[in-house]
Amino acid sequence: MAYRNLLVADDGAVRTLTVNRPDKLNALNLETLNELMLAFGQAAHDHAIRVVVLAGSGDKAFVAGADIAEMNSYTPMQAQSFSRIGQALMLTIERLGKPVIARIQGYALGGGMELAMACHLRVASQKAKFGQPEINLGLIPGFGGTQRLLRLAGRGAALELCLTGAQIDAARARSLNVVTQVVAPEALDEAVQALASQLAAGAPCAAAGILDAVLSGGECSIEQGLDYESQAFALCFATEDMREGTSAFMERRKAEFKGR
Ligand code: CO8
Repeated sequence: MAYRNLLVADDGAVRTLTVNRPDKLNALNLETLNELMLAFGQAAHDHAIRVVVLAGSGDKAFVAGADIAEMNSYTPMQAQSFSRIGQALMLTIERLGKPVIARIQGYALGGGMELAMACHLRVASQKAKFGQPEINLGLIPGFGGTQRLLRLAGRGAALELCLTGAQIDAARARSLNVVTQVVAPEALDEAVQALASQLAAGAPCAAAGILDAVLSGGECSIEQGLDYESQAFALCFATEDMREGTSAFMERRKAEFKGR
């Protein structure tokens, strides 16, 4: 399928989706949100794809936020619909059932930081900049930023970043758990590729179970979370991959997971 604002590239079991509006620093307009939703839906249902990498075109930005020019003329009803579409996309990414890695080389601001936080792992260049500057526009984060930043970085940091609109560098983002890995700019592609390959070699059912147990567990009591874990654990025993992984250990060989 051809997209106007997205590039799609497959390398084995790794699919890279690149937001491709570099002249607008990859700002998220409605069309881009809709295309991302379609592309993530396709990746979710494609059995051959085990990992998705989300990136932005050009050197300057991952995504510099929601498209301010488009939002400028929105009515409250349009704004609510835009916010809901963005929130649904972020939930789709978070609940994809496959690991999603954000590759962040530059600005990840506003909706861009929210998009990155919906991914499961975030690899950033030392040059990356993060922030929730919506307050400077008379807005608040509307794609789940208040909630995901709170969960990742805690209440103090969420309030500080959202209330001041300040930009932070990759090192501070790492210290707040907003990114999982910071590397030199020239090492970014290699680091993302290495991580994606490592994840793609894992057992898909186990990865899905981990994502479900961790993400669901963060939103419920310990008892309910342990139930999720137990059910996901039991489900692994219905897979060939679990037999393969345990047999490979006993036979002192590398496991080959088939995704069944
Ligand atoms: N939206 C639209 N266009 C943008 C955006 C954006 N978020 N960011 C950059 N651009 C455009 C610029 O307008 C410019 O276009 P043009 O060349 O046609 O004038 C081009 O990208 C290059 O940008 P700059 O010339 O500004 O580049 P600089 O290097 O000087 O500055 C910055 C880079 C600092 C990143 C600057 O562009 C900037 O501050 N951008 C806006 C950042 C921002 O405020 N982001 C938050 C947006 S609000 C948001 O994300 C809310 C999400 C939830 C929405 C909920 C819905 C209701």
